Amino acid sequence: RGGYDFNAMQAKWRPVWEKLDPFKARDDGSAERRYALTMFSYPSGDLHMGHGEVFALHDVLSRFWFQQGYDVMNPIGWDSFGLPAENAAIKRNEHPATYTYANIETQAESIRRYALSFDWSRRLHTSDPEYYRWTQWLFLRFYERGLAYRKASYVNWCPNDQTVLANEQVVQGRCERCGFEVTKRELTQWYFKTTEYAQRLLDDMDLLQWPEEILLMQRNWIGRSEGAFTDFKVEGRDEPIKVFTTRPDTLFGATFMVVAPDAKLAEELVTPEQREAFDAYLTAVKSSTEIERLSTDREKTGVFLGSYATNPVTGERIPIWAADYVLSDYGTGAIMAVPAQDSRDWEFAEKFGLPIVRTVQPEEGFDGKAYTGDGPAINSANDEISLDGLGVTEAKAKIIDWLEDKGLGERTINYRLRDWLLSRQRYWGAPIPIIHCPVDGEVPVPDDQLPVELPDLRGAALAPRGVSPLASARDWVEVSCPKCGGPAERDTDTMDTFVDSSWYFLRYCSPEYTEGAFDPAAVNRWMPAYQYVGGKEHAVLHLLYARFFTKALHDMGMLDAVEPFTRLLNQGQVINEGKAMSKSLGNGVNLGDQLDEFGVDAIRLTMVFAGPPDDDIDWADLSPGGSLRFLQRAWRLSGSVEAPVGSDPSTGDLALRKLTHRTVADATELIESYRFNVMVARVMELVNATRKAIDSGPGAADPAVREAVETVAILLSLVAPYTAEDMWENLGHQPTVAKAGWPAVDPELLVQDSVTAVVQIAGKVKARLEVSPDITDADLEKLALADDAVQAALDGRGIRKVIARAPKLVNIVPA
Ligand code: ANZ
Repeated sequence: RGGYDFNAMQAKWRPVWEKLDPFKARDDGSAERRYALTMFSYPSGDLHMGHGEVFALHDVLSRFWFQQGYDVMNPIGWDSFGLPAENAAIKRNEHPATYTYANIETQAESIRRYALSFDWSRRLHTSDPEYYRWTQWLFLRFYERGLAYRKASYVNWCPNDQTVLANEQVVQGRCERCGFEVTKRELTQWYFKTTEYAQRLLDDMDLLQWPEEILLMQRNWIGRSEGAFTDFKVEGRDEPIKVFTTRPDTLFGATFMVVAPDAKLAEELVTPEQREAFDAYLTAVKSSTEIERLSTDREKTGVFLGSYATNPVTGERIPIWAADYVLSDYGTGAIMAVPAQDSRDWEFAEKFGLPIVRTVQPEEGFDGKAYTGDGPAINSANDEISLDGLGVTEAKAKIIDWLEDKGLGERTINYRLRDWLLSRQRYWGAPIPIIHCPVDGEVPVPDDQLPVELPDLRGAALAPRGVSPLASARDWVEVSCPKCGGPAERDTDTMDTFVDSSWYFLRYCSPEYTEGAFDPAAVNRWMPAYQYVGGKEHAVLHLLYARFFTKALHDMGMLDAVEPFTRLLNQGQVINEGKAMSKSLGNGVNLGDQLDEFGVDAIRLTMVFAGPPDDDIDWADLSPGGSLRFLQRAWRLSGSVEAPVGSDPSTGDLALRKLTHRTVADATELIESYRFNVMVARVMELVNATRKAIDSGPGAADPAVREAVETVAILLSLVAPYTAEDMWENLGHQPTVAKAGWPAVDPELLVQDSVTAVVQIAGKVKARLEVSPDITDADLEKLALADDAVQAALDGRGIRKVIARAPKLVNIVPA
């Protein structure tokens, strides 16, 4: 055989594996099942370095479980609807499917070359009509239960993509996709009722072994606040204004009210005298972003509405203002302003000359403005109730009881989480399967008419123009009503692509199923997925939506699991020269080029060995050349082994055997706890020791050498499958090493080497004991006194003193 040639190995083994198809889930009950899931990819271009990393890390886990004998399901698919394909299609004047499916094939080829342990038989693409048929079917199941509904409201609008965005897709006031500043528009849109699941999404976090950072982000996103609704009477109006407050204890300090300018309430409260000022203000507000509105360092703006309310505890007449720091879609869209205890209210009061009354005594030495800390209530008493002297917690409890008694308010819990806005005014997505009939209103498309396939539009017809491109396909839009048969129109919006990815992991369990979105029996065999691997950019998008879907489908009786993913690993980013790779910085590294230069195994190894998987990897600091040299060294071992296949290792060199077994035992734990880089380091150690054993130790014919090299091949198969397979062949085995089985550990070989301790009585050696090198003084003393020879030598004499010096010496002074 010649030298190590990664190109030859890649060419040789790929077809062999494709024929063997070793990674197909059996799903036959022959072994414990384990679902290993990695986030599927968007088909925008070929695989990049980030894919290289996430796939390499995920594959260590999946291949590890295969080796351990689990029935692993490790499926692959594409999240293939979405804007990139649509934008490319507009530019190239073609159909989005052309770009999408060409990229999928390119990526599929790269993934096969990258030698990942996927079960290709379960492959799916969310843009296939056979898939989105079921996305639509699920939408209808949500719709039937009132979990999907339509309403008019101000929504996030991306002026560049000309489509609405869910709150989760607005990042620091900008479109998550294109970075354009997001504005607000009033539109009628489809929503999923995620808010109905807010509390369960919080509670069930206890079931998840996820990074604390992600759980915290979800917790904050859901944003539970405990507080109270309180009613304020309005002069000249029957209906009171209800506010949500987390600080009902400060009610005596509420000196004015503020309503969101874009809420209906503002419109109702504005007096004719204030109309002009209000209209001008509203126009200005509509062009600002939510982030701007909430930002604390922005100068406060607002307008007096001309109306007055009454503070229910002080009886004071308080003015009602509209200001954009109050949001229309949180709480009730109206607040009681308590400037003395709330900074935003303070700034507002200061700017507009509104009264400020402290109702919490600030700490000694406090010289700030609003005081948000704890302290005794002051100025908080009337004829009926006094909070004075109470701390915040007690004051809250007391005032809420009182308000509830009087019918003026009630305890409540409020969540920051909003319902998920799911409709999009773009083409390349699943059409919403609803028909609008002038007689029957919203009518669901009957199940047997699914999928509602996309009309054939391409090029300029897809250009964003604010209404969905589907609206222009008139013969597609115009249908007869499924109920009355009269003329009706299809809904022309498509679903957010996050709907597609909220259930793909369920479809994988039974990709051919035709009776529904998934076979409940198959799903119950595999779900929840034991492991999910992917990026943390999905913390409050995909990962929250998938949890919501799972819970809703559970409630519909479609699956047993209440959570989709038990364990979550978020890989870091691959960066270069300390910065994210980008075209403008010119620091991009192309995965394909790296694979050509160093081979698949060396690149995979470099990714895995770079550090803890959740840390960012700086490619500039790494050495794929060094990885390649290590692989060559490991591979050469397989050509040196002289002990025959099946030779009994128990007669082999003990020191090498101990290292081999210790390495396997440690690797098992290291992989399960995601410390893959340490596992690789341990394999390197074993390779070096084996080389030494061959060259200057027991020699190539020792069966312990064979055992060590076979172990190296199996451990390396998780990271460097081509090299490992070639080693396995050199060692005289049939492919594939991927199913060789995880090496069994002999516990006796894990026992630490012992040292000899000497026991002296009155200065004379009476016994020698074999003890562990880490034995304690106390244990050594006990062992010495229990020893037969020592007892015999003492011959009934008492003991004056024992001096133990672990692990080497015990000195007994007899009485
Ligand atoms: C009076 C008060 C006094 C408040 C005080 C705070 C401190 P979280 O914790 O985020 O739930 N608020 C209520 N609805 C609002 C809206 N639509 N837009 C902007 N702010 C709103 O915040 C709840 C608090 O935020 C509520 O409690 C209310 O102000 C304000 F010393 O009421 B508070």
